[in-house]
Amino acid sequence: MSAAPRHPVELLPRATLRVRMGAHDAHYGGNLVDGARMLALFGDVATELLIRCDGDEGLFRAYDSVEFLAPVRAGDYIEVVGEIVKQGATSRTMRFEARKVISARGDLGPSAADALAEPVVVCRASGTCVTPKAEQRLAARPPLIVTAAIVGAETTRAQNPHLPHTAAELGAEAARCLAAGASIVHLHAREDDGRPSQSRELFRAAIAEIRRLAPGLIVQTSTGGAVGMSIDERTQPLTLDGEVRPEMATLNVGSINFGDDVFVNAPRDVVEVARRIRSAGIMPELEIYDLGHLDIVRKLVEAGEIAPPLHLQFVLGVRGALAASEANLGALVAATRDLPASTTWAVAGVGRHQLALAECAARWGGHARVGLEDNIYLDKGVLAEGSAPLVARLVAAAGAVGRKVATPAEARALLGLMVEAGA
Ligand code: KMH
Ligand code: ZN
Repeated sequence: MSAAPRHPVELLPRATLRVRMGAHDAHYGGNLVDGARMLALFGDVATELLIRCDGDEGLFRAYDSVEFLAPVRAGDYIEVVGEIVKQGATSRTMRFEARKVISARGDLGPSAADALAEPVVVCRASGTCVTPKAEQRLAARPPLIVTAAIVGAETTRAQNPHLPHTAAELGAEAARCLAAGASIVHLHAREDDGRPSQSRELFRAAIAEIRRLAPGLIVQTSTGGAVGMSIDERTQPLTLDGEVRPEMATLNVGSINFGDDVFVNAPRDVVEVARRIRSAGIMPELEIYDLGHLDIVRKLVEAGEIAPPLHLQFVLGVRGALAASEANLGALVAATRDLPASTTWAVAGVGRHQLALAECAARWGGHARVGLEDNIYLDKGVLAEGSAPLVARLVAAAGAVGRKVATPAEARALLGLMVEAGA
């Protein structure tokens, strides 16, 4: 059954319940609550997850693991969280955790209780539910758009010798990433000696090679460049036209500390870059490094400087901005609630959390960026031999949680980018 696309927040496959255990729940001596009560709560969370996912209560088929880890007593408050970790055509694999957040203190008095600074995990489980195809009433999760950030401005060959520099190397690496499952290449340029550059001519040569070797791949040029570059320098790739016109370009919406430097995006410059992107007929990708940047996005929309459909890139893990954690990503996605329903989001984890956050995006219905710009390792201590192995790793992780990856044509449709540049 086809249905309208859902708001990004509605795709978050998580649910939470908080319940006070009453005297009627205490089944054993010492006011102890039966473990089956936790399973009943997991059943309710599973049902909410199925309703959010499918618009139907579905059925619980089986638990594959249940662990009781601490006692629960009458008067305790239990918080139950559940998440869909894998989605097949009809099966939804879930994991659950029950935590005590308030503990009755019968030892101190009949009505004494403590709010616990650190919740105590009392039960964990995982299991599988099923929603028959005929009962699924909501749109399925969209295919995952994989962006390959193949070069960046900061990574050096001393850190990873597989970093591409020249147009030929950038084209070849983009082609490897397309073959591995990427649909967008996020592009910076380098002088032959590796120095970062936003030179129009270097971008022209690189995009020409990418269009030749990786036809169809969406080219997204950076307007961030490297720290310290002027706005005129940074926006040179926006002036490319014809066969080498980029379809997308980044718009960095706010300033942040950037390692030991400051990445300056003054309000008037953000508006100026947005205008240059718009007048070139290019779609901006909004680079979000902190929660407050979403407020800037709202103001830019209100001012008519950017217009839906919006595509957000949550860049997490820059030293000086929001850290690369699942909790921070969840907070950012939740904060998109008042943005238009057509909004899409992706995450670019900087450093060792890159693949973990990308896998999180795969589970949560978002999109993801991987590549040597943000992370040089495939595994701990193992350098990635270019960005393509990172793309391949993400594609495999997405498949394992039941998410296909988007072709460039599918990515264009999802982003609202209907016309292929240079086509
Ligand atoms: N190199 C960073 C200072 C972008 O491409 O728009 C900025 C950056 C963001 O990479
Ligand atoms: Zn970049």
